Amino acid sequence: MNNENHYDASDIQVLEGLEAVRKRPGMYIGTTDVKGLHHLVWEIVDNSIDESLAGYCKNIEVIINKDNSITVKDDGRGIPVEIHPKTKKSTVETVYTVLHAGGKFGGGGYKVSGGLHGVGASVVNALSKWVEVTVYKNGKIHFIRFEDGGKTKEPLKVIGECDINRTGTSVTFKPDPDIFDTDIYDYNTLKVRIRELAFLNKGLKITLRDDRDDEDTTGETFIYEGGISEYVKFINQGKTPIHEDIIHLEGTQDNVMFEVALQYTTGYNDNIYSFVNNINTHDGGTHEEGVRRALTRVINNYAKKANILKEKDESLTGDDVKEGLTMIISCKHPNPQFEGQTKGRLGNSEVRKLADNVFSEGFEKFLLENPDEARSIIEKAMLACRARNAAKKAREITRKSDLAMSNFFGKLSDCKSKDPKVSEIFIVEGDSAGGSAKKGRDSMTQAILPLRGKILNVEKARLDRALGNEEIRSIITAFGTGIGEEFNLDKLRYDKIIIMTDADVDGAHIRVLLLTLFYRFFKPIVEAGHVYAAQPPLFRIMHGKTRKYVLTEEEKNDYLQTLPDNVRARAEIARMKGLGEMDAEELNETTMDIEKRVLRRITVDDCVEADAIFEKLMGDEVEPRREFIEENATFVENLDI
Ligand code: 1YM
Repeated sequence: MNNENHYDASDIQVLEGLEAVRKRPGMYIGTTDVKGLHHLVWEIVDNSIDESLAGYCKNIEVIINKDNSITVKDDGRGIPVEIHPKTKKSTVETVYTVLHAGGKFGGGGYKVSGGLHGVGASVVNALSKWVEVTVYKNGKIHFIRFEDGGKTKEPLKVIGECDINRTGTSVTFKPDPDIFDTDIYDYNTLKVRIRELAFLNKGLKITLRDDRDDEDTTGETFIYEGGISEYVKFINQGKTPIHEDIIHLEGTQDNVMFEVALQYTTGYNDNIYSFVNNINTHDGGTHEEGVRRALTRVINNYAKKANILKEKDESLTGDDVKEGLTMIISCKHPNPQFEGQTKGRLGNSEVRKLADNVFSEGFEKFLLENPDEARSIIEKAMLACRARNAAKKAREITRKSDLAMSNFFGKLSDCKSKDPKVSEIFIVEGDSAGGSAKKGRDSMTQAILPLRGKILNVEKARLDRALGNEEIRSIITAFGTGIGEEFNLDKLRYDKIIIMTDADVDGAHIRVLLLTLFYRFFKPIVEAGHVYAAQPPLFRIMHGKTRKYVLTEEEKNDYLQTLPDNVRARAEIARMKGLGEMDAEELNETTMDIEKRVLRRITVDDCVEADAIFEKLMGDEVEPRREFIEENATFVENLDI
């Protein structure tokens, strides 16, 4: 609103702009669920990160306030406060009320962090109940408040003085509960991304504090002088590296900054993550292609020259040389082109060459200067190559024996429906539980696969060995997708894969083994949300003719509270020891019936995090694993997956 307190044409334009955001929030922040709620934080933090990339800001603070509002502070230059020539309002107000403001007003340095190219601030404002912006600049404290989806409460005013050297911006916003499904921030979600941003922007200090419960007020601070090298080190915690030093290479051309950090470990899996302007490019792109191409070429050339790879040996493939590799690729680009359906792929073709050049030069130098490490890396890739060929043979044998189907068909009780959309498979531990499940199922849509022997721990095995394990072979055959090079998600024969194990330590162990198998060899199935954990009840409460099953101790107590005293006194409470104890009817009623059961979907939200946990659970060190499993008999919740 202008000073005479009535609307003019530009005010109306502003209100229409912000109203458009409120009408279609999805267009601006993707969703209005918990993800969208967190997106608001990243829009504001991105402005601070931009300021840091421009070289003016060293510290960022993020605070979750008691009322689930969020405060973001930085020590950058402070958003400009002078009257903007076009809008005749302060630049702060303009940035927070005019859609697409940032890019146009910024001038000079380019924005390289993620976000919506400067539209972020006004989008957050449009979707908030209220927003307060404080700018420290020129020895003065400037303040402005917006309410109800971005309406200026009062123009920017000076509310006090500060040290002449103090500069920065502080923004507090309260998401509008009319827009979002939930208004509760998740500390861990914020922490994981803030830590990642700190890794990706070396030397930048970011603090996260949760003021919702009074106890801890210092929060956690993330600052990594080593940048992405420290990210690699973080991921490789608990793994055994093949070479001690993390390789860190970087180069810049035409304002495009490219860097990569890597370290090989003795493990069989790779952890390769790439970013452009701090955004995860989960479908790779030209920066990743350049590195992969260079990696394969340099290793083969060196291996042949050093006569480790002999004339008769076949060349190593991209898959062979990435075994055990942990690698972070980060590119900062003034004009990134994101491609693909989810815009998760970098398209700029000039980056391929830059990545290839920087990587091949630096990595070749490393190999030449460290011949012992070079040999270890190459010998490992050669073993991977051999295992790949062995797996190919093993798969052919599996296919042939599948045709015979002798032992497999004795095992799987398939459902009658051949429609993957309605079919589900229960993977059950032990024959006795398998028997009850078989009797209790709806045979039209529910298949049962009982596991008899132990599943191999695939964290410690390559694909060729995994294929030697009978239980794993049954699972592959049942899924229908194939595995390794020939995996095809479209061939999955079931919509839901339900792990049904006891609620005890052994059950938890089998569940972890299965999840590890899925995570390592069937990741797309997990990512597509097909994997679930069944939740068998922990207690049965009987009184009169009523039978009530509950999942937790807490639910049991809550339920007992609802009963009249005399009924409660006579109620029979049984702790359910295992699936095998339930008869078919009971198992159906409590755990399998589509109408009554409670399933927990297993997702891989954050592969880095999940991998670290899998590592702890399934890695070489026995003690942390034992402890973890014992502490987490109902581990699915604690795994955060
Ligand atoms: C807690 C959120 O927004 N910091 C911030 C934003 C800006 C600047 C500094 C800034 C940028 C420029 C010049 C420039 C913004 N300025 C604008 C605009 N933190 C937070 N810190 N001076 C200060 O880009 O040239 C948009 S964001 F457009 F006004 F310049």
